[in-house]
Amino acid sequence: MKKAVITGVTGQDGSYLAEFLHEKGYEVHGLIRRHSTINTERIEHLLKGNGNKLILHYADMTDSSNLIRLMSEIKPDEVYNLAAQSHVGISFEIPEYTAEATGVATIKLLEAIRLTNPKCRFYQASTSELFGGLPETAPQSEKTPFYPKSPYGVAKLYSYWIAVNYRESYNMFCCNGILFNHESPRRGENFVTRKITLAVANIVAGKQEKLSLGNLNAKRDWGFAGDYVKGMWMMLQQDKPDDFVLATNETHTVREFVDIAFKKAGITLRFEGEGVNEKAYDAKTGKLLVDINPEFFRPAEVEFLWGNPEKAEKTLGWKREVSFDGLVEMMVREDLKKVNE
Ligand code: NAP
Ligand code: F7E
Repeated sequence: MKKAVITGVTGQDGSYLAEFLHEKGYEVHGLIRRHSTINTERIEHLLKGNGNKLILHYADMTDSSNLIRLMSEIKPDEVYNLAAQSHVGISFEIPEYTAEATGVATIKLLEAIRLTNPKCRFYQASTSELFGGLPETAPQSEKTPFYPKSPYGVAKLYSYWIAVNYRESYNMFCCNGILFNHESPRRGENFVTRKITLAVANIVAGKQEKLSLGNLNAKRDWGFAGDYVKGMWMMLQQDKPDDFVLATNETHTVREFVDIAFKKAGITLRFEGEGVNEKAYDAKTGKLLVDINPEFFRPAEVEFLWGNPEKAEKTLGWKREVSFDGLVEMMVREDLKKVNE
């Protein structure tokens, strides 16, 4: 039985990956940090029932001695490094901590593996935020130059290159998955897609008046997280380590996401105005449903992400299965259920 360690197992991707690896027959170990309240909601179903589907260990990614002990005790075949302070907007508020948890932590984990178990395969959760989203670079691929635009992106740049460096210096099996945005009903509530679908559900249920957002013009290549965790695993099953983009090869504005999400709940929006004065009304009733709050603008913005997944499709045989429309529908449907529970 293969053993895998997932850092960030309580997160969106960690929970889908734990399910996926469990189904593949792995012994799955998840690292969690201590909280004053329980935050295992996304993996609760893997902790219940017969047999240890998921074995949890306390670890903070900033604590290298703990990582060394765990790598030496577990001796995993594969490590998936998904832990990070992953919110781009918030990384401007806590840049130094983001550098520690999203950047420097990766060298702590890689050193722990190198010292105790160097044959272990290593997946690094790299990101389309490395590209900076300049329109002239789209669609972005593994060959597109990096230009991170946030403390998060800069921290991830360090992690990307240190994974490449350990591959080249020590012949370790390190892969970077350069993943474009991927979403799900388990997405954190302060990322834009989930913020929108939860607001739609709350508005329909009469529990929220309106939705306030930042930049509606930003373009993202949004896929379904369940499709992307499969790609992470595929990267570690190759003969040689390499770096791969996972994306849908489609791009949509935040405004389009809002429009479709409301449509899925039976509401047609009428957009009016521009910039901070843009608003969207219920076309039938005239009620204000969406406005702009500059609080959600970022000091620097990644305007245009559109990924080219050709290398992953050809080399790994990876293909996304859920369409953009299917993703929005799934998220709205699950949030409508959730707010009515
Ligand atoms: P997420 O939902 O924010 O999950 C992040 C995970 O990291 C959580 O389990 C969190 O634990 C853990 N974590 C944060 N700081 C930690 C620390 N100091 N020590 C230990 N654990 C820590 O993120 P996600 O969307 O699943 O993304 C997974 C990874 O892929 C992240 O590295 C993210 O940056 C990267 N990525 C995501 C996307 C995307 O679109 N989702 C795209 C490209 C790359 P708590 O639950 O305790 O907070
Ligand atoms: O923003 C705009 C915002 O926070 C998407 C992370 O998983 O994907 C994610 O980063 C866009 C941005 O995701 C609001 O300005 C407008 O242009 O959902 P987001 P992100 O910044 O793209 C990458 C690939 C990662 O690696 C990250 O870990 O939406 N936007 N209004 C807003 N964004 C938020 N959060 N909230 C708003 O009200």
